[in-house]
Amino acid sequence: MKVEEIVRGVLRGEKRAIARAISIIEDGLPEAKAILSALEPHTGRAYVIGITGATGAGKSTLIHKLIQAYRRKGLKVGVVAVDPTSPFTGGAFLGDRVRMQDLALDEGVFIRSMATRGSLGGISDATGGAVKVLDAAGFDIILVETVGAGQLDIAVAGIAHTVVLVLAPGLGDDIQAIKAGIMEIADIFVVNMADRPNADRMVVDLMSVLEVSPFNPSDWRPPIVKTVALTGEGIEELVEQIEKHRAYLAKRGMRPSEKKVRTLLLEALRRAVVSDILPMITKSAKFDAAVQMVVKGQVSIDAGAELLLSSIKQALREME
Ligand SMILES: Nc1nc2c(ncn2[C@@H]2O[C@H](COP(=O)(O)OP(=O)(O)O)[C@@H](O)[C@H]2O)c(=O)[nH]1
Ligand SMILES: [Mg+2]
Repeated sequence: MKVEEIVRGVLRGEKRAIARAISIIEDGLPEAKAILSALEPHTGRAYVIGITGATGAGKSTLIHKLIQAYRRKGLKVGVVAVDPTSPFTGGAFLGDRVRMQDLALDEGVFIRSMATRGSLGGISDATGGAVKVLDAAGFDIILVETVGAGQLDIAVAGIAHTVVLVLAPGLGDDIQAIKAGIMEIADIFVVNMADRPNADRMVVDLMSVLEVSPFNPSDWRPPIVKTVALTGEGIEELVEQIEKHRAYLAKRGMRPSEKKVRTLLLEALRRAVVSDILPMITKSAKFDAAVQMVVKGQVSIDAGAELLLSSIKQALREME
């Protein structure tokens, strides 16, 4: 298929063209750029919902129920599931496939799993690209499933209008262990597996954490929704809360909250420091000198790091 043919097919909502376009983007083929820029003018209509949380929290099951709920409203639903394990080895991937097969026959539903590639930038770029394709193809709702591993789950806030963090009791992810940053980007908290013991305990813990977190009265206050994804219990309330968040965003011209942008910027900066700044430091003569001082027992590791840090701070002050 030629680029024009793919673009035309995507705009008509043809599944084969959509799948082809996403593969080209995922594989980073040269045509990807042309396809995305041709589709760009047709994007911006879809509402994008990020569903994140640890493996096994019930994200895919919840998405299955959300698809059905949105289909009942007559909306077309696209799903991009980002799985950090390779599609060939990840058992969850196959499980999701089978469970979602019935939905795949529906013309108003498109489901795509994407394996994550080595680099973080690559993941979010390809995911963002897939979302753009589905948006241009006319899907009203796009659900993006990301696993709460690494910083992937935070990056989803950059492409989703509403981020839903799915928690479940008994997964070992008690509230205290939730990584900083994720709490800041979640617009809605779901405590799934409410049929299990300790779900109420989890809700109470979550409430107390949210209560003490800094809050600006004009900000959105993230609600907590209890669900049993297996039976669909709580799904209507979740859809309602997503609608409420959408209305809140619409009222502020779809601008993301400052809190979210701060978190995303900090995360992008953290990645840039690790990929760009740290290599510069480790290649410097000062780093070698610090290594020698520690080797000779002249300073401790912490003191060596402190020496390097003061040189960096000095260089930054000179920049001002
Ligand atoms: N008891 C119970 N099990 C659930 C619920 N939601 C999902 N599960 C099960 O938990 C397992 C993991 O669900 P899955 O949707 O694949 O989780 P994901 O890894 O977050 O996508 C599956 O066996 C589901 O059937 C729930 O509300 N209650
Ligand atoms: Mg899943």
